[in-house]
Amino acid sequence: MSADSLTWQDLDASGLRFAIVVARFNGDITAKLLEGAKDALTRSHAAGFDVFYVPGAFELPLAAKRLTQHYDGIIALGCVIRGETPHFDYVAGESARGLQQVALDYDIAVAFGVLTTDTHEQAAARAGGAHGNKGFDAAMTAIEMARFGVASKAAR
Ligand code: INI
Repeated sequence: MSADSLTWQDLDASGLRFAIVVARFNGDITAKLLEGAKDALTRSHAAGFDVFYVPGAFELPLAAKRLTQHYDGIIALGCVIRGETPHFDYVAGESARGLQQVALDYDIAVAFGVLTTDTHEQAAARAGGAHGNKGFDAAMTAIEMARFGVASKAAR
């Protein structure tokens, strides 16, 4: 099994509502991630979803934090492509760190659908290309973890 071969069971997202937050930077790629995420939510019969946009991946955590009260899960989509400066590391690292912080601090499913690649070609391959669509995977992850939240509360 390759590193990017997550497989999905059919998931039931009925009764669950999601926010999708999309970074506009590298927008040709993030638009494809958004298509994948919408496909996953629709196929899984999500009760609804809303789409929000931010400038870049660095802004995803604050947007996610502001949406925590209104949704069962948040799907953060972005694409950070390595350049010639350390900027990549700051943007990608803080995006990942901030999104995980929101998940843990607010006890909500937050999926990290942010591609971090060396090239545009590698990103395209993961946004509806040869390596699947990581937006679809992120949405399925959000559904599974939102369901986990419901199950864990019922177990109390
Ligand atoms: N934002 C991205 O989403 N992807 C990138 O590749 C990127 N690069 O390469 O710079 C990027 N930068 C912008 C960043 O997310 C912020 O919007 C900006 O720093 C302002 O806070």
